[in-house]
Parts: sequence; structure tokens; C-alpha cells
Amino acid sequence: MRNFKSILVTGGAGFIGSHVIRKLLINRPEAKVVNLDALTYAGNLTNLRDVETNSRYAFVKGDIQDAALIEKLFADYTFDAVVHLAAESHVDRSIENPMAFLQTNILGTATLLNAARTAWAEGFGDRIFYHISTDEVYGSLEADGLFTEETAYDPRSPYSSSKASSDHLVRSWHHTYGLPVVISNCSNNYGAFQFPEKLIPLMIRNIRDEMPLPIYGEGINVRDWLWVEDHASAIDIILHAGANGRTYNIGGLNEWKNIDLVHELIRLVDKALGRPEGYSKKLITFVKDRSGHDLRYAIDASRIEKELGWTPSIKFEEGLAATVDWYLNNGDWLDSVTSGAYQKYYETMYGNRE
Ligand code: NAD
Ligand code: TDX
Repeated sequence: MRNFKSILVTGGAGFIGSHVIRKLLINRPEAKVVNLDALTYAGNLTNLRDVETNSRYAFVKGDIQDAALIEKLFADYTFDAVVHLAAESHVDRSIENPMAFLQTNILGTATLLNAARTAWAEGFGDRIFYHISTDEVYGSLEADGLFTEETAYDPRSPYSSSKASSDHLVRSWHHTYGLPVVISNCSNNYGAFQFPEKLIPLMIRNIRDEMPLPIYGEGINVRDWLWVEDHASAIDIILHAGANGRTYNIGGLNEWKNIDLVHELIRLVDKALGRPEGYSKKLITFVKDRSGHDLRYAIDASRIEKELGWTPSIKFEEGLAATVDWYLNNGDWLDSVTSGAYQKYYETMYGNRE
């Protein structure tokens, strides 16, 4: 088991990163945590309002491609671990604007790897560079089968190919320079503070506001959903106990067809808002499919269970109901992140889709 005094988290103002920072501050009272985040449209400091006065937490606004800034941060804070989450993360945006994905996800990761290697040149010791990746690097499954850590990479969108490239870079810094690394590849996360461009918060908001519910294609695509706090726990465990150079798949064993999930969200939101059962079904709108839409993702998470003792802690029904409650009770958050630029995004993505 490793112990860290000073951890650099990148992308901590985003959805998963904010949960990771909270988890590290609670579980690791000996550690200081520095959050480096560029605050793109997806980064929001209100996601971390409850920890901002914690003396073991610091926020730095900056880009992971800024080599000089990162070198200075390594010198100022003498990090002994990096947890790298910063990324452009939305597949639809990657189809519209791939270059931003290549810059942040590929060049940004290489910049961080170089900085860690240089700063730790005197000896790697127990230090670790932890790269957070996605199941999408493995491609798309038909009705059967699961992605294992041995599945060959077959990324099919600009997003997933940029994440696959970054995974390859991390492994190459390990093999070439000996940089100690761990990688994890996770399925779709859900929970509080997720930007409402992603399926679950977008649908909750649209059901609440009685707006059309845009379902791509026939809604038959399948995703495996994992509670974001379970992902944050898995990250904490892998960071401290994962074997150097090893990859861990993280998943929820919880596959849902998109259309079934939207029906479940309609049931939960209508119930919470006191509407008659089935009231919002009329909002379902089948729209033009996502280009290159992957059919199915599903994860074999037996390695992390066997080697590190991690399994999901919560049943999906419970997590989804809590998530719906969170968005309905945090309407201010939802309204603030969807004001301004979101309107233009929504119009661009969905305006001509029906
Ligand atoms: P997110 O889009 O909610 O947050 C990304 C964060 O990174 C934001 O705070 C943003 O401001 C920051 N960022 C973006 N570009 C940056 C740059 N150039 N420099 C510094 N900061 C920058 O993403 P998320 O859903 O929290 O995902 C976090 C990580 O987990 C990503 O690496 C993603 O690929 C991976 N992942 C996500 C999921 C999921 O379901 N959301 C599943 C598996 C893996
Ligand atoms: O409006 C929509 N309608 C719709 O039918 C949206 C936004 C999505 N969908 C479908 C597309 C997918 O089949 O829902 C499914 C889930 O879509 P997203 O929430 O965009 O997630 P996905 O594309 O599966 O990718 C997510 O999981 C893996 C994250 O965004 C990635 O960052 C992560 O790596």
C-alpha cells in the first residue's frame, strides 16, 4: 500500500474529478490535494464548494498542455502522485470538433507525462502516475461478450481514439522511461454534478422541463452504468494499491438499453414531481443517430475484484433514484450550467436532428 503526501489531480472541477477530490480528502487525511483544471465549459468550481476552504486542498486554474506551469507546480508542491482525469469527454462534441480532443487528451497527457518523468528523475520510489481512461477504447460489442483488460483496442470515435492514444502514451512512458503508472478503463458513470450533455442528466432536465427527449436511432444501444462514487472509490484503491504498470477495468455489471433507461427516468421524475404515471412518455422523440454510434459496451471487472477487492457498493435502482432526487433538488446548479453557452450547444447538436 502506497501513501502519498501531495497529489496532483487534473480535471478536478469536472464530474468524476470532483468526486475523486472529495474522496481523497476524506479517505487520506495525510494527503494534500492540488486540483489543476482549465475550467472549460465542463469544469465548475461549485462542484467543490464544500471542500474549497479545506486547508489540504488547493485549486490552480490552468491547462494540462502548459508545460511551464506544470513544471512549476511539481517544483512548488513536490507531488508524489498524479491522478489524471482532465479530458474533453463528450463523444458528440468530438464528432463536431475533433481537434480539441486531440490537443487536450493526447498532447495534454504527453505534457503531464513528461513533467512527471522530469520532476521524478532522481528516483521514482513509490510515486505513481495514474491515468483515467474509458471502456470506449475497446470499441463496440455485439449482443454478447465483455471487455477484458486483454481486449484489443479498437476505438471508433475521435473521443475514444484520443483516449486510446493517451493510454498508449502512458504505457510507452512506462516501458521506455520506467515511469510508474496505473491505468483504469471505466464504463459510463452517473450521479451528481454530471454536465447535462450526457444522457442521464440531459434526460432528467428535459423531463422536468417537458422538453423533447432526443433518443438517437432506435434507442437500442446498450451502456453499462456505474455510480460515480463507486468509481471514485475504485480510483482511490487503485491509486494506493494498484500494481505498477497494470490496467484495471471498472464496471457496474449493469447494462441498460438507452430506451429502457429513459423509460425508467420518466417513471422516477414523473413520480417525484407528482405527475400521473407515464405522463412524460409523450416527450420521447427518436432523432438522427450519432455518427458511428457504438452499439454496446460491457465490462469484465473481475480483475479489480480479485486483486484489489473492489465491487460496486450500490444497486442501480437506488443510485438512479438518488441521482434523480439530486438533480431535482439542485435545480439552481442545473439551471446555472445550462444558461449561456449551453443554449447554443443544444441548438447546434439537436436543432436539425429531428
Ligand atoms: P468532464 O467533462 O465532466 O470533466 C473534465 C474536466 O477536465 C473539466 O473540469 C474540464 O474543465 C477539465 N479540462 C478539460 N480540458 C482541460 C485542459 N486542457 N486542461 C485542464 N483541464 C481541462 O469529464 P468526466 O466525465 O468527469 O471525465 C473525467 C475523466 O474520466 C475523463 O478522462 C474521461 O475520459 C474519463 N471517463 C469518463 C467516463 C464518464 O462516464 N463520464 C467514463 C469513463 C472514463
Ligand atoms: O441526447 C442523447 N441521446 C441519446 O440517445 C445523448 C446525449 C445520448 N444518447 C445515447 C448515446 C449513447 O448510446 O445515450 C448513450 C449514452 O450517451 P452519453 O451519455 O453521451 O455517453 P457515451 O457516449 O456512452 O460516453 C460516456 O461513457 C464513456 C462518456 O461521455 C465518456 O466520457 C465515457 O468515456
